[in-house]
Amino acid sequence: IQSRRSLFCTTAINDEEASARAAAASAESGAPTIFDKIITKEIPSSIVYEDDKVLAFRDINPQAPVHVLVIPKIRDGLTQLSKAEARHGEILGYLLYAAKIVAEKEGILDGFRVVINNGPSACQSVYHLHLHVLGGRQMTWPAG
Ligand code: TR5
Repeated sequence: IQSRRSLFCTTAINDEEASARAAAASAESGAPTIFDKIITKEIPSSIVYEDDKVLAFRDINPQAPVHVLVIPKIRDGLTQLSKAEARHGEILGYLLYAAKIVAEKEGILDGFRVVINNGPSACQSVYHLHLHVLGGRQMTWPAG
């Protein structure tokens, strides 16, 4: 799966194989990710929206004029969507609401896309659940 990932996935990190290994290890161990440091502001980010439950910040490697990541501040085992359990229902719903707030703030309410990449075959590279909010250009379908 990792070699398939390195053929088809791109990341902001130069060493694709190291990135895939690190992501897989992180998923396996539940280790903190770069997003934890973004939440605590140890690592700076361009914040678009923040409240007590979520943080939305610009993707470092944007795939559209607007490309914002929306993440829960508390991970609670939610490394990826496939780990979701009933107790996560409230935060999962709130993440979608926060995506709408982001789209509104960015002026793209007329057309935007919300994406969750789950697992290596979907090119997930950071194992802290996140929504991609993409817009500001004509999106094409189907997504790759
Ligand atoms: O591939 P998935 O769906 O897991 O999405 C992870 C996203 O995180 C990618 O679109 C990356 O470009 C993005 N990313 C990775 C880092 C990063 C970031 N966005 C903002 N700031 C970042 N920092 C400081 N460091 C990263 N490694």
